[in-house]
Amino acid sequence: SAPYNHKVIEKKWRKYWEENPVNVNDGKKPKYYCLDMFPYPSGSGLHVGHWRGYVISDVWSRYKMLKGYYIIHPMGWDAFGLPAENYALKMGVHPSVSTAENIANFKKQVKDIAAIYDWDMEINTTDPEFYKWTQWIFVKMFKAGLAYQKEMPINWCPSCKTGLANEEVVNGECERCNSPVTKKNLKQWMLKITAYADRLLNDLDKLDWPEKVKKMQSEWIGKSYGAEIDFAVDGSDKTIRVYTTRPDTLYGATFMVLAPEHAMAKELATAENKELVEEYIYKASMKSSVDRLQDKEKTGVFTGSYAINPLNNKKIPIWLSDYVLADYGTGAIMCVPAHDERDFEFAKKFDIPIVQVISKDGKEDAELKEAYTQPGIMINSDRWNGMDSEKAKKEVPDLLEKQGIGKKTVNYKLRDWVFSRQRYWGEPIPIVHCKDCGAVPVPEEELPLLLPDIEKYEPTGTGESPLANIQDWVNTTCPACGKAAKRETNTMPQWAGSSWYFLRYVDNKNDKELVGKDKAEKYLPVDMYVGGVEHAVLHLLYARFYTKFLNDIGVIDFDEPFTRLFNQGMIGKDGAKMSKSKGNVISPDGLIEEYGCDSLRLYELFVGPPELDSEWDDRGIEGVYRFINRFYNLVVANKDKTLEATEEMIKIRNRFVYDITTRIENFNLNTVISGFMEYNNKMIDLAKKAGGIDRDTLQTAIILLAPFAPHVSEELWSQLGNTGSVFDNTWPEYDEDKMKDSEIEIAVQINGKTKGTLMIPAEASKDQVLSIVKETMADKITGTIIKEIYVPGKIVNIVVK
Ligand code: ANZ
Ligand code: ZN
Repeated sequence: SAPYNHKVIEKKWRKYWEENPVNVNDGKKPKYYCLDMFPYPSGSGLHVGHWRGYVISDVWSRYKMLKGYYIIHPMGWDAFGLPAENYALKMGVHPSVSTAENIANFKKQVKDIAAIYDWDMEINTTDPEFYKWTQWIFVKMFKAGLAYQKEMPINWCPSCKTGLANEEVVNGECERCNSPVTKKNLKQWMLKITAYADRLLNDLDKLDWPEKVKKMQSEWIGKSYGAEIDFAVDGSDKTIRVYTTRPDTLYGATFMVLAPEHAMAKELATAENKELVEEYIYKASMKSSVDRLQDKEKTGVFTGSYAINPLNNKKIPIWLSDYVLADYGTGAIMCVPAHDERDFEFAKKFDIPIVQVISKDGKEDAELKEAYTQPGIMINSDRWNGMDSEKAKKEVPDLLEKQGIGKKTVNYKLRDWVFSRQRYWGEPIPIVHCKDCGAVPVPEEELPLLLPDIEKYEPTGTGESPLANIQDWVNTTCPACGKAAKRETNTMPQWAGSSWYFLRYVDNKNDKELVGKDKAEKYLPVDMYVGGVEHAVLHLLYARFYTKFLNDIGVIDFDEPFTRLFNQGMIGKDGAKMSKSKGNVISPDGLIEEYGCDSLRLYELFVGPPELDSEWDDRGIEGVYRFINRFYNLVVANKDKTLEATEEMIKIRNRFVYDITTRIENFNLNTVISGFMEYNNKMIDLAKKAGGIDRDTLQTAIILLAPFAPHVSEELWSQLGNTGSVFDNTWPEYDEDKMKDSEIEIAVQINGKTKGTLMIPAEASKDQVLSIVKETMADKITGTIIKEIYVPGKIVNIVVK
């Protein structure tokens, strides 16, 4: 019969599945929601790196389907935001046009994966029927006091000409274009994610997520305990509040540093120091955050003023330096050079005294060569002397609070989320600014507030979005009082839609509710979420925040969106991440043409452990292609034989099921593929010995392969004379008793030297084994036996004299 022809087979089964969907919701099966992080449809299309996550999630979905679940496996498009707008600008077209083209192209490419996506559930974040609800959530947050305006210095990308969230600044650079990020004072919409800090932290315990990701989130939230302490300014009635996590070192505070942006920075400058101070403040404002953080050498300026250490009333100089951040803690710190590395460096450079207050053994060091950051015994600290520093750390905040010097605090690194962008391609923020009523939300029944269709959408760079120039859109009336008012012109960040999209798939046509209660209850939350680890903080944290909020206002009845998370590693080529700019992108199209979808699916898994980064090698796909051919030929050659299964066949079949099942369950998907190759070889050997392979074993092998290589599995299933789909089956079971060998090989030693091997019955007892050995090896055992050692299943050692 005909050899394996992927083109014919794949075309045939695609058509079959279109007419006979395999993933059916009969209302009785339990649901399993397996979600991909939806793609951002860029202009360059899908490459084999994108495929990896989609293949993993599809294999998992199909496996669960065979295990008896109805699978929710949707796909959609995350299409608002900077990259799409930058691409459109570059191509000289409107973003709505390029976005639609990119989506069409992506969809075509995604379909090539042959995943069981339910396209009836498709969503697109730029579709007004979708972003109506993105805006609705904003209005609800506004009404709940969680969306508010604030004038503040925000991260500003001079190249993208827009403000950025902290999460979008990576090592001081714009996540999108890698330009150094600067600061700009702008009135911003903020989302109060900090109100959820404790829940976002504590609920990590509930999640079946990689520990690494949970750790990144908890560090990002960054909860710490400390104290705020007020220092009086010498010769004035003013005080400066500092935030410290080490109030136990208060006796060692020999100077104070304020961020250059601190509200009191200028007024603290004495006449003599005024000029230098102002120059320093100006220079700091011009520096990008990269430079501020990466500066090797500490810089600073003395204000000329002094503060009073509230414990010992000593005068300490007040400096300004940009190593203190304006928007963390209070923007001012007490500096303890003996025990903090940055303070140590600063004190050395500017010749400020260093007072040690903790030492290893209670004795002061002759000279500190570096900051001593370990625990120890308190010294130079008056009545705290001799105390264990760890104990002091715990008790001092209370002591200070009792003395009225400070107040215990909990601090978080997490900031509120800067939610406005000064760009065109995003959801308009549904707010109207009225002179009398202030910020008024657009009435919920008027949503969506459509993004106006305009020709000139280039960023202005003035801090205003291009929407500000469209007079007939901007000028409106106040929904509260009816007087003339102006629309908010900022748009939402790209993350807005992706923070809740997973809820919408299951009820994407509902124009009354974000998601209907019945559907939410039946199909949500997500059971398995598959995507790249680069979203560990941003997207996953925002999505958790939105879910908790929607839970609080009664839209959904759960408060964590993704029960289980799997992060696939990236695919690289020639040691570098695959990217268009590096010119090392491999498109799946040519590989599908030459080897077929099934082979590409297998190779995406075979390339390496799914959670690790792996190197792509085009030659590797030939190996899996050969395997498919060999398996195909084996099944076809044996399809008409009526053979009784031998004991050996039954054993191999059960082991096969066991190995593949346990490897899938452990997500060792690359070893699943090597397992197929290994068992295929075993079956080929067996066929030679026994004149063929029994039908049960062949059918079992085909079902096992089906989630991985669905087309060829369907084809072989039907070649065996079956009707319907291979996915009508249930996942095969294994019987551990039948996996055991009937005979095993053991080594025989005399006086520790190996003399040969013997086959013995697998179930034989020690006595039985020894008697078999003594009988067969009688001629070799000369002398008196003084000891007999049996290592079960492995070795017999006879010691003679
Ligand atoms: C005195 C001290 C002594 C400190 C010592 C540390 C060690 P985390 O854990 O990150 O919250 N700090 C406070 N606000 C700051 C700001 N706006 N910019 C830069 N540094 C700031 O760290 C809190 C510690 O970082 C605080 O405790 C403060 O220095 C510094 F041996 O106060 B510490
Ligand atoms: Zn009004």
